[in-house]
Amino acid sequence: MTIRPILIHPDPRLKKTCAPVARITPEIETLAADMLATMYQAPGIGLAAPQVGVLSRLFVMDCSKDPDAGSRPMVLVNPEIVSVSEATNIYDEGCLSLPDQYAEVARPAEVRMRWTGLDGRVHERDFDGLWATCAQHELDHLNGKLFIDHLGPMKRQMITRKMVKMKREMDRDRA
Ligand code: K2U
Ligand code: ZN
Repeated sequence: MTIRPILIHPDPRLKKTCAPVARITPEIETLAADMLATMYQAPGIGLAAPQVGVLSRLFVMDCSKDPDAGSRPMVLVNPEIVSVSEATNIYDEGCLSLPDQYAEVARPAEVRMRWTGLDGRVHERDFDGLWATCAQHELDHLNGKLFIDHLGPMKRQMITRKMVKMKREMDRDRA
């Protein structure tokens, strides 16, 4: 298990549409384990492969809030949305690739998703609440979309400018 570095916006790799996973290989299983370890350490409740620089269509999530309830890590390979609810939810979203930036994003409140599990079988399930928000946020990542792409141009530019400044300072500290 390896904690992998998380790419920070702006980064061209975060804007790419990721390629489908052809088959579940040992490398994919290792990547999924590394992504879960990286997500828990962040901490976060979701993480998409492009965020660790792998432009493949898979993400992990575990939105089980209550630690006593035990964690419920999920690995979704080649995920797709089958249907969404009319109703929407607004959530103050963040992103591990845009540290300390938050903004309200409206998304369908419920979403039915289909994906291939590490067991190689096709799964289908309805998500609601934070799981629905997270799954849609992660699927966006696989299509090169960030939560700021759901905002107006002014707010998106303001956040991007802040991230450019933060990256310059981080690079200076590292130099
Ligand atoms: O994809 C990511 O960067 C991880 C995201 C997932 C997420 C964003 C917005 C709403 C739900 C999930 C987060 O940074 S994980 C951090 C977090 C923790 C608790 C609640 C919301 C976000
Ligand atoms: Zn994100």
